[in-house]
Amino acid sequence: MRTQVAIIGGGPSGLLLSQILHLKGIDTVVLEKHSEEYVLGRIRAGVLEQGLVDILRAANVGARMDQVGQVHEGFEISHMNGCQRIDLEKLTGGKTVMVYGQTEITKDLYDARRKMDGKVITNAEDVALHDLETTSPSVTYKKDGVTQTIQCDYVAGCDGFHGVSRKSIPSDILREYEKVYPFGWLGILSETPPVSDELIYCQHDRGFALCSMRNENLSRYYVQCSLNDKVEEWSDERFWEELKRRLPESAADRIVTGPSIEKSIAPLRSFVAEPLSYGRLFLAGDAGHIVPPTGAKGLNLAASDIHYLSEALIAKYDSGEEQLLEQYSETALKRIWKAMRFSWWMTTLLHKFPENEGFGDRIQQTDIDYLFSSEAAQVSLAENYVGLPY
Ligand code: RFL
Ligand code: PHB
Repeated sequence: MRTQVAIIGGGPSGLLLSQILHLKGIDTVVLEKHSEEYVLGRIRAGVLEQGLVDILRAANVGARMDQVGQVHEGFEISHMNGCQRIDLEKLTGGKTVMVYGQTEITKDLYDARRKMDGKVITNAEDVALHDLETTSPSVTYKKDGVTQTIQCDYVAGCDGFHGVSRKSIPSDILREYEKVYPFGWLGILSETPPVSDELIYCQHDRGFALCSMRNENLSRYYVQCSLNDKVEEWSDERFWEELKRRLPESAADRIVTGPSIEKSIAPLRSFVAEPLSYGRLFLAGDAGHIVPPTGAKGLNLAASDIHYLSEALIAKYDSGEEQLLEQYSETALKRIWKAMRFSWWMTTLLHKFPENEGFGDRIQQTDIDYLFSSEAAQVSLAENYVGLPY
């Protein structure tokens, strides 16, 4: 088989790239290790920056988002002694975010790919990348026990943190920066009305908590947990009790609880690989970087990578111009590091760090006091939360 761009990974990054390139007449094949049902079963991001919203609309996959997504003009931060609304719209001169789940985006992308007869090969095993440093790379995979080869011009590594693409870059070229946090997030999804119209991020002595949502009858809640915790140890009852203890009193009083329909623990990590390209391979999304979810930046960063990479590939196929491809890694990394900083900062501001007794705790409280009392600090938070320009 031959294609122009072989895309490894059928998550949001890979599908979005395939959709954008297809609309410009560029041929792609997406190779996904798992089934579509498996990919759609993962509950992940929920907050979209305007940049991602615009990309989805331009890629003809924004219709359902525009129908059922919720525009949020602000969110709340609570801590032991009070609550502060961050008025995104006012602080950024009119910018907002959209609450629409990653699961829904991925479903819209799979549907769009099917409608356009896009080639998405699921359950592709043993994917391997070859001859990346030449002008005729290839990708092999096994499907139904038979090994297949795809010849291509370029390979897009969109296969997430555990994928094979990043590992195909020689270790003497790849540099990795990593910070692992000493806690995780336990998240649940429940078919209950959200406790508030807006997200509430809670800093608390017992640990961080977050109230989020997917729609008017689907809530997403998280509590900071220990890395040693097992999901089985957290009954629904224990989860709701712990959540209520960390919420502002008014929210704890009115929260509607119910059975969880999904429950999982995610470790928190900051990670960047440099460079994001090697020969004819380009990494995008979680394959190249991971942020802790506190700033809601993971999926949004994947989208800005795909924006830069698709523009670069389109320029190459339209006019032979290779400069944008050569600059892809540098261009994408500039934005990635800013989101790394913001996600690290918001994580540090709002979580209970086991080693933070004393000085660290006081600095954290002072950082929150400063944020609550300074419009300049709120403007900085808001401008990062709605998303820095591409
Ligand atoms: P994905 O979504 O991981 O998709 C990668 C796809 O590649 C496939 N794959 C392979 N395919 C072929 N061959 C191989 N060898 C392969 N290895 C892997 C995988 O099956 C998968 O389908 O990466 P992508 O597309 O870059 O999208 C990035 C986003 O998914 C990610 O940034 C966010 O979801 C991060 N994230 C969150 N971000 C937020 O903004 N808010 C959140 O609340 C939030 N929660 C999360 C998250 C990430 C999590 N991970 C990675 C475990 C919660 C979790 C649990
Ligand atoms: C979510 O709804 O899953 C969500 C929202 C905001 C975050 C992280 C996760 O910062």
